[in-house]
Amino acid sequence: WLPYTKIKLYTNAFIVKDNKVLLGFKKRGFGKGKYNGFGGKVDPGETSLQAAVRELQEESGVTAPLEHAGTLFFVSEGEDWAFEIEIYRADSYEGDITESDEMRPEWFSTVGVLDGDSQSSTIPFSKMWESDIVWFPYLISKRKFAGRADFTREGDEFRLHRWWYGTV
Ligand code: 6OG
Repeated sequence: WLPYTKIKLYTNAFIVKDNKVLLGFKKRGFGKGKYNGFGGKVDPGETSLQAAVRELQEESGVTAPLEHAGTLFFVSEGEDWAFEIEIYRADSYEGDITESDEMRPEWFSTVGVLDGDSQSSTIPFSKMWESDIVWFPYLISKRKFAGRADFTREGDEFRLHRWWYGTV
């Protein structure tokens, strides 16, 4: 494990509406083949909220009144950088949901997540980042959260090694 010397700041945004959450199937780049919220790198001079609104628009076609939902911190074996990901959510949006080069948007029912039964829900946790199942109940129930997860590497695959999550 290397000590990290750089922190890369990213955003991730979720629309949660009518007991459904909008996820995107990532078609290319980092996290390809996984479902995730819409987001990307925070550009110089931008706040994380501005980046979250911009990335959501670019990748899903919609504009939403995003609110901060939580902060995640990841480190990975073999990397000298860490990820800080600011998570945002909104329960409304404007515009038409459209597929982009990067993301194919899809709604999933949140039923089950709030009853502590995330495994049985239809949210595709097995095709998401491994730690998402831990904080998703907080996202859906609007409890602010923060957490850290450590990943090991097996070739191109990241494996969840240990994690700590809490609500504020
Ligand atoms: P681009 O490189 O495509 O942005 N991301 C993660 N999201 C979750 N839920 N868990 C992780 O665990 C993640 N690592 C990265 C941040 C990459 C997108 O992927 C997210 C960005 O939204 C390790 O611009």
